[in-house]
Amino acid sequence: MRKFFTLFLAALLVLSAVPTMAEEPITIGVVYKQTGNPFFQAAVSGFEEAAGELGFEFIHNGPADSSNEGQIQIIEGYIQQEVDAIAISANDAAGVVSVLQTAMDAGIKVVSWDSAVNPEGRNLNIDPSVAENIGRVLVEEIAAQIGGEGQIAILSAGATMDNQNTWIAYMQEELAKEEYAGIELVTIVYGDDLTDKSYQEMQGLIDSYPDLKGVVSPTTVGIAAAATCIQDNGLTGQIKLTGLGLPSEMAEYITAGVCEGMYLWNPIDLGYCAAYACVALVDGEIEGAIGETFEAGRLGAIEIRDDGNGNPFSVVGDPYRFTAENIDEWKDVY
Ligand code: RAM
Repeated sequence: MRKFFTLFLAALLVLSAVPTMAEEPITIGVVYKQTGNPFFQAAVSGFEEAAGELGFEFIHNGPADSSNEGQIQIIEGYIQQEVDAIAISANDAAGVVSVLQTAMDAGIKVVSWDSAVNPEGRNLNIDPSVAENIGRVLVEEIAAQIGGEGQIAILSAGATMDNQNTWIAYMQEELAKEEYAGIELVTIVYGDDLTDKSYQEMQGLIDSYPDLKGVVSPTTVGIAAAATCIQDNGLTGQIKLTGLGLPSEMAEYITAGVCEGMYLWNPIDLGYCAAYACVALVDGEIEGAIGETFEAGRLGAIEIRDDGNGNPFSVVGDPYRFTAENIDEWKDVY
């Protein structure tokens, strides 16, 4: 009887061990535009938060030089490591399609977030905010700052980055309206989301356009570099500045009056939401089809919508305006 009992216990132990062995945690490979950008560090903390709630593992990396080639190499590494999902903010919307198709053929789910991959290279795209709104508020902001008249320029990130390109297209649409007839967009320059290059491009604008009244930089790297450059040139208040900035990087320039107002959404929430989307896809809760919904923890249910061209995408939140009045509340958050 005792022997039987021991055998019974042993069998129970083996049986209870089986599901634990079968349940390997999901692994997500996160790719961002570049290392050293606090925007992506904040997004990674969103992945961390979601990992604590869902129990997945993740690795994260980006090229130091914001290159497409660098991202391809990282993705190839993730395919070899047999990750379950890849979550990417792309430097080149078309440039990573082929390698991501290889990933999807190997059964890996692909979510683009922040900066989209072309539809044929991903299962789902997560936008931080409605792109059209971003374009509109940035034009409204610069128009108000320069008093509705004069030359403006755009200091963007990389020329192949889908998020900035989409926002700029909407800005141009907005600028074409009658109410902005007094504003001339003189040029768009690209700092590639590298601080030094962005600073040089801003210096180039100052040197080439002596009548420049304002700059819109829809990138956290660009706006911070532009602010430093404007201040270094002693042009605070003469060249107005707005765009998308991180409160932690821009607080001193907002307080100093270099930038009277700028926008951003919560990058932590963006990473958090992308993580939940990856897990929902890997678990088979969603396929990434229009009309589906996934639960994203403290953000609640997120809908998968039509981007207007029949491609599925989701939106996380609204752009928030930062000024001297509220920047102190946010500068230690992200
Ligand atoms: C930079 C990156 C990122 C963008 C933000 C606003 O950090 O270009 O992709 O979303 O700015």
